[in-house]
Amino acid sequence: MATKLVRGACPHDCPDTCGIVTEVENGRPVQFYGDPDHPITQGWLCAKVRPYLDHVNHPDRLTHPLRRVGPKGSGQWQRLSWDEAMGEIGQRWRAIIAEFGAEAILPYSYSGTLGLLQMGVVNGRFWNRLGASQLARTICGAAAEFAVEATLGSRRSQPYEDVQHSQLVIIWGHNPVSTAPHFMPHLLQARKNGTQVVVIDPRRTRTAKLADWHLAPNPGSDGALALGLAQHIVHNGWHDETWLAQHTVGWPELQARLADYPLARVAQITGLPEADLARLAQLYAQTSPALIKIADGLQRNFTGGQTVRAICALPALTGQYGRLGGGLAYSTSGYLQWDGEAVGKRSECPPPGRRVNMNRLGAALLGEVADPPIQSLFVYGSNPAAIAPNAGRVAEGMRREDLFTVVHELFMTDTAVLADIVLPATSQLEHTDLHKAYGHTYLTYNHPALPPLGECKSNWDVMQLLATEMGFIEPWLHQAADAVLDEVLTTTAAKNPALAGITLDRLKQENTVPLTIEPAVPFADGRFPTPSGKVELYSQTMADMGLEPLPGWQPELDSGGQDGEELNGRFPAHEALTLISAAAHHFVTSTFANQAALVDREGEPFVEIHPDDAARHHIQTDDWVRLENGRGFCDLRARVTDGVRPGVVASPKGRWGRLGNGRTINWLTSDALADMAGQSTFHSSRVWLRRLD
Ligand SMILES: Nc1nc2c(c(=O)[nH]1)N[C@H]1C(S)=C(S)[C@@H](COP(=O)(O)OP(=O)(O)OC[C@H]3O[C@@H](n4cnc5c(=O)[nH]c(N)nc54)[C@H](O)[C@@H]3O)O[C@H]1N2
Ligand SMILES: Nc1nc2c(c(=O)[nH]1)N[C@H]1C(S)=C(S)[C@@H](COP(=O)(O)OP(=O)(O)OC[C@H]3O[C@@H](n4cnc5c(=O)[nH]c(N)nc54)[C@H](O)[C@@H]3O)O[C@H]1N2
Ligand code: SF4
Ligand SMILES: [Mo]
Repeated sequence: MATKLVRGACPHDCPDTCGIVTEVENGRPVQFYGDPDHPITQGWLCAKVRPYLDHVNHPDRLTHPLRRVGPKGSGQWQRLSWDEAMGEIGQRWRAIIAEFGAEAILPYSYSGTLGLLQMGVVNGRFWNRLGASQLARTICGAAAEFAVEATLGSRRSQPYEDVQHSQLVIIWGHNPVSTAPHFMPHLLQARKNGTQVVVIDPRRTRTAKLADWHLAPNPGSDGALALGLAQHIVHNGWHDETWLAQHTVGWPELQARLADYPLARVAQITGLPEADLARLAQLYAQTSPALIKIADGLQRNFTGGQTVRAICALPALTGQYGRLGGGLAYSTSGYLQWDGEAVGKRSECPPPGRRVNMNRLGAALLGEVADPPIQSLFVYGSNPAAIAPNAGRVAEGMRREDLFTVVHELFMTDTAVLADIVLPATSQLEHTDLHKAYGHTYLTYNHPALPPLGECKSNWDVMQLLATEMGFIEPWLHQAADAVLDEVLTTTAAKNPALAGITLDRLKQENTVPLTIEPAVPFADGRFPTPSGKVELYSQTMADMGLEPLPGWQPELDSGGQDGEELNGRFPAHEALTLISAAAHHFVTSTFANQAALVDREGEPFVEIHPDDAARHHIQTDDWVRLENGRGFCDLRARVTDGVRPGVVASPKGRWGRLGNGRTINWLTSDALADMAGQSTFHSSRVWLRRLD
């Protein structure tokens, strides 16, 4: 019997964007594996996506539209046809638009898929045409993106394999064993050849366990740490004056500020011994090439933007930018930005709607966003009830009787269960897309391997149905998938030499195609695409925006309360702990957290507690404990471990409340915004701990 091999791209929020292969026999998938011809994937997939066929064939997949019949959240549904569903959505929306205007409709989406079509184009065209509210997509890495662009001009990063040229790698607030797995073989090979690996993380992560040296600072103290290292480097004359003079602006101003960060003070802020700080500064300054690798977990706190600015200053101080094996590794996203007009057709649409910050969803639904109030929510590619901060407020907002909520999903998530209408979505094996990556520079085309399950439709299919329902006849709302991809690709290629020689036909044939990257080592030509053409240690752009123009550091501010409200005596300040809810090894945020085998491997929802904090509250491993603050509470199994530093508790993100005791860690997390770009502040959350009897 003929076996068909269908190639595609892993769509999940992960820098590796793997090539995937599905073997299909008689229309049924029989094998699934990493593409052996994909240069990054090299034939292997992570623990999360290896059992992908269980995800695609999951018995709980939604297969047809549903309408709520009981009270919100009761889980009582009635089957609908797509025609009926669209008719009902159209009717409700037309009434809302007549009374409140189209801005009363808020689309909410994030990283269920990262595809150009099913995410990028879908986030733009239809909603722009409708004039809906715009979503400020700030939940993940907005501050770091802004800070890196303000300092260096663009997000550029060396190929994973170039780490073999590094003598020192500092992995700072990043856990690639779980979150960028295909970087690891290169790192481990380099380490075998003598590269020193340092990890800076308040937790002893899987990555920290593989390092030569692990430092565990207080959460949110990294900006001070970076400035302290800089101060010590300059104090000892280990910095590169010539490089600074040639390639930076604002060095004198920054140098003056470093006086505020003597090691003694930084030791106090970070909770790290002064001797360790001195040793790290010397190691970094005197080892070359030295690479600092960061991701987004590091900056999900109040001072996250400034933290990244301070870290970006270090490779400038030592002249490491532009060196093979040196510099900063953050993201490759800056090499290719799809043409915005081709993606979103902004110029052919009504004036843009107001922006609503996705981190403030609960508050927005409960009245923070008024004039007009949000009357309808359309969710796709995201699970806000489980993944957005301050989940109690999100749930309260989503339960508003007068809110009309549509959720387009593969599964009955915590969010879908609160909807008025649920629409079934295709999986990556059932639709077309094109993917760029943020950890490497290959493009991968995703051929559909299977027909849509049941009555499932892709995001783009749904946008076309909505356009028809709303009477929008623009051809760019009704193109075939490949026609959209071709248009965006061709328009972008006309401006960006990275796409030289890359056509849709070639992508469909070869599947994975490298971008043309010049120079291969980021900034090796000494040109930084900032306004000054240099590394902007002082940023006039930021000053003009009313932001602090020099890298700095601010102490944490979370009161642990509702909307920053002061707490009563229930939560004494001296007993506050900082909660870190980072990536789970076996899920991608909440994706896969309903897959039995992966849930088994992750174990029961748990919280890691340092022995000193556990002893104070008479807590032992396996006890049930309650984490609480002014926003809410969450009950978890205790794991007593010195893998977190004292004063820190850690519980991974991504659980589904409805598959457990109703609540997730996000009932505790802060929905305040960070110092830059409206960034989320999950890791700034203060919580209180007690044992449950
Ligand atoms: N397995 C898996 N992979 C994933 C994801 C997932 O959920 N699971 N999520 C994907 C997504 S959406 C993203 S954005 C990326 C994120 O990729 P990463 O940033 O690597 O992942 P995180 O676990 O969010 O954060 C990294 C580390 O930051 C640490 N951290 C938190 N606060 C601080 C701090 O103040 N200082 C320091 N030094 N460290 C701190 C945490 O302890 C954590 O170990 O991963 C992607 N890949
Ligand atoms: N406590 C805490 N919370 C966090 C974080 C943290 O560090 N701590 N990290 C935050 C970060 S970095 C991120 S990026 C966000 C991620 O949050 P989300 O972007 O909401 O990511 P997921 O939880 O993976 O949910 C994606 C949903 O999209 C659905 N989906 C997948 N493909 C498709 C499709 O093609 N069409 C449709 N319609 N649906 C699809 C999936 O079934 C899944 O339910 O979470 C944030 N939440
Ligand atoms: S989640 Fe990341 S490592 Fe896993 S298959 Fe997808 S792209 Fe590859
Ligand atoms: Mo993210």
